[in-house]
Amino acid sequence: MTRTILILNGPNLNLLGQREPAIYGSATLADVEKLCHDTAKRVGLAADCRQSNHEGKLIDWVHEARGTAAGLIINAGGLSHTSVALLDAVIAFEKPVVEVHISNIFRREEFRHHSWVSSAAKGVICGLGIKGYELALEAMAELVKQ
Ligand code: CA2
Repeated sequence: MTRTILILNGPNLNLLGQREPAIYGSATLADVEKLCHDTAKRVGLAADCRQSNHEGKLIDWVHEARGTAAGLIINAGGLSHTSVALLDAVIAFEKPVVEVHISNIFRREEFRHHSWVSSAAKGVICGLGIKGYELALEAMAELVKQ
């Protein structure tokens, strides 16, 4: 059985560490991906980290993961708040899903308070910075055992 977890980051998360450090911190996407690879190894998983600014590409990767991944960790960025199409792909995944947001979306503008992805997730982690990805992988190690 596969131990690979697909870790998806959505639009604009490639800019992490380059702008808005007060909201998103100073770590870059490369730092996030290193944290994910290191944490996955520690908890007996493998991380497949991908980022795209394109909704359809993210949806295609979720479809592909139906046959290749044991779980999904997703920070869909702004698409979290708008994309029913991405939600439908995540529902069709049918394996454990953990949603991550670096910032606390509930302390920000009201339009960020609702995420479509959340309704298909086993759990949601937000506001803990990039540590959220580490916590999501630790939770995923338990979820994939069930
Ligand atoms: O807090 C999060 O992780 C978000 O998913 C980040 C999204 C935002 O639309 C969500 O409401 C919450 C945006 C990511 C944009 O990342 C940037 C990083 C640096 C500079 C500019 C954008």
